[in-house]
Amino acid sequence: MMSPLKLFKAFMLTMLLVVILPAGQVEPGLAETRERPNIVFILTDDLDTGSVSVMPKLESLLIEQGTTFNNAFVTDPLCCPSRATFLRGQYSHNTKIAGNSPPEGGHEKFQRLGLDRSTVATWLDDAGYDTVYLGKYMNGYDDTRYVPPGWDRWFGWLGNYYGSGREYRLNENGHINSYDLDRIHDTDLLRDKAVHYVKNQKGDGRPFFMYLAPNAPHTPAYVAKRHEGMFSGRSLPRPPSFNEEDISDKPEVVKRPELSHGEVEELGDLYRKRLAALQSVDGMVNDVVSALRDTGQLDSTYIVFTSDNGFLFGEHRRVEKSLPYEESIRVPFIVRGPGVSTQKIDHLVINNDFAPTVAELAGVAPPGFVDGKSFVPLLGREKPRLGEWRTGFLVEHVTPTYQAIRTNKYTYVEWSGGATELYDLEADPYQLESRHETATLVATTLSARLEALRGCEAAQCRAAERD
Ligand SMILES: [Ca+2]
Ligand SMILES: [Ca+2]
Repeated sequence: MMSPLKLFKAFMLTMLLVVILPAGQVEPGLAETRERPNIVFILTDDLDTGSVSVMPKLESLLIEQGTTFNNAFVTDPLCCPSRATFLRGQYSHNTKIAGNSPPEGGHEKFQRLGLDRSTVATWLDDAGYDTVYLGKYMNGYDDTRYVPPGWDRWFGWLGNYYGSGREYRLNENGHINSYDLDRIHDTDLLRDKAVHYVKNQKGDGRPFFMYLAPNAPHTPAYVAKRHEGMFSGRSLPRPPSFNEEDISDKPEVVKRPELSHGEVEELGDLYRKRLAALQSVDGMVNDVVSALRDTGQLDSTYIVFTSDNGFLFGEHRRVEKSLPYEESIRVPFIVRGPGVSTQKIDHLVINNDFAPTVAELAGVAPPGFVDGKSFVPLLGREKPRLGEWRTGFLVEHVTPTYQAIRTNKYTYVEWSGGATELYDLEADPYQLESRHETATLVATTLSARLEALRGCEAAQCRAAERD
């Protein structure tokens, strides 16, 4: 149903067309064009699904007002490959961005291969959107005045987190500006710029697409002064897979000694810092939503919140991402906006789906190279059943090298060198006991499905993702 405001806008537009255009010249698509929504995309860095519980504004303003995907994943769980996928809707074997730095990946390769000439930004820009980038871009984006195509307003973080002291730099529409962390926390700076845009530019009369990518809660998880010491009493979660006791089922490449007492202490400190760093992100969510509401734009704006990958906090003795385990590939994924139901659903969505979804919301046809599929059909009350949607997808990585298939029930991994893993996620959600040696029939079936996904392109991928 149309909101009263929308009805009013549609009515006024019709009246205007009747007045200014002679009969027969009213373009049928025009009213639709006028109503194109704004899209705000918030992409955090390394945020695991568990830590979302310390973000009350995310809970009240997005989760309680929109759709939460319980089963959202990234298909190559590392910053740069994942970000390339968000921008282009392709698996990393098709973007060829398989790592954070050359030769596997990085900003320079993304630019050199011409990948930045067709992204969700250029598609929307070509369709008349005002496009705004704020925050972290491809790894290796440093010391450059380069502004990637498709972005009308560009505020790109330069360099690798806080490698050199307390100063950080942004490429702001081709000019390099420095900031002092002690004067302004980087998430707060991005928040201020986002709020300023929402309140003042508002797309300059056009719908806007904002890509808002804070560094938080990535290591070193810099905490704003006002949040220092928060969560000091919080202990590190210890699921059954924490410091996994028996790793005889795991391949050699994954095995490592148990985390020492000191390593666990250190990990706890990092965990608490990350929770505190997330408070700035929560504040940013609050202030951006408030700015949209105060300016009458909230009802015509979609907001998508997610992360580029998850994080292993000692599960299977590992502290990192990149591995094909649940904590690494699973990400928070929340959408609010016009027509979006308040619901938590189990359908499998992946970062490949983001770009084609945004294209559909903006009324743009995505290019033929896209592997993902729009999840717009899942946002309303009427939706395909679980079995009618994607039932599996590819997870791939280069260092270390593996390909895996994650289905509604299983994870099956093939490692370079020949090792395999198979987890029944219903019986063993913590992935404690790989059944590759006992459930050989299941492994054979999944191996065949994985084969179809391994080098897939576009419609082939979407077909292979179904049973
Ligand atoms: Ca990341
Ligand atoms: Ca085990």
